[in-house]
Amino acid sequence: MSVITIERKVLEKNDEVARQNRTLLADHGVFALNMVSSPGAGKTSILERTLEHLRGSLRVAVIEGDVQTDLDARRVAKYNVPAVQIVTRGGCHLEANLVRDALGNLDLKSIDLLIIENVGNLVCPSNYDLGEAMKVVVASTTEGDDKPLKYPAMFRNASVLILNKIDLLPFCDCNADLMEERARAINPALQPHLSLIPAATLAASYREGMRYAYMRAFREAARACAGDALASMLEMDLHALQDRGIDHLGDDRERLRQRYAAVAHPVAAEVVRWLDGAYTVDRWEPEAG
Ligand SMILES: Nc1nc2c(ncn2[C@@H]2O[C@H](COP(=O)(O)OP(=O)(O)O)[C@@H](O)[C@H]2O)c(=O)[nH]1
Ligand SMILES: [Mg+2]
Repeated sequence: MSVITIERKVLEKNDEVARQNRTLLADHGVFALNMVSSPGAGKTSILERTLEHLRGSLRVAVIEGDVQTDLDARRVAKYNVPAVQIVTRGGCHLEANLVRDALGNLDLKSIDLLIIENVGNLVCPSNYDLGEAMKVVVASTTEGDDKPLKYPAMFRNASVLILNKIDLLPFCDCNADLMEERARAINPALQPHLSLIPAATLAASYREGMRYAYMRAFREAARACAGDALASMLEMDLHALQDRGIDHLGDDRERLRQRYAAVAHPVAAEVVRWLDGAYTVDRWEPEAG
């Protein structure tokens, strides 16, 4: 029990520093992404291509998190962007206070986009808010299509999923469609229309800084994306849709299905598809015999 208590205190402290980071970034108009994945999924490679692509259009800076070495910061610095390496010396994730220290080494006034590459790990980074606008999870085909099921917290907390190493699909036993469906099943908000709602809360998080209140922002974003009536339904059912998971809805599943099926709106249609199990979590069946 004491372990749980300590962990909660650590996370509360972390969240407080993350809020300060968010305000600092907002005050300087910096949009921050937190890239997470297992080791070697391709975060730095995607970052390199992104830097190449954005050259001349956005002012980008990078914070690299690694257990040891500054190899990734060196890769990134070749693109002539400010890059700060955090070496965690064994720590398996970045924490908000480490990012705060790194921000002290950057000239925030001259940055539009900050990309934080987290330590390669599909478990711990999901719990730690760094003050970013959104988490981007990179999953690669060579890891297998079961990763959203095995590491649900990472996929649930991410706003964007990048499926990488698709050139290797012919060589590995990974079903990319199934992987995508599983990710959508874990996180209903990864659906095309529903995902507009968390995306629309971003503007408020930057505008309001420390005053940012998630539920109020959600309500406003949901109204803008789905209309007043549907927004009220989504707010009422948020816990069921977002946290309980489709397999734990019991009788509520049919009740929810009927209510959303009665609404003619693409957002409602995505909820119904999800409730119908279109994005099934578990297609595995034991072999006969
Ligand atoms: N075949 C293939 N290899 C890739 C791709 N993306 C990254 N890699 C390779 O995967 C390895 C790990 O990539 P890296 O970007 O360092 O991963 P990170 O640990 O997540 O930052 C490197 O050897 C990359 O060249 C891809 O799309 N296809
Ligand atoms: Mg890397």
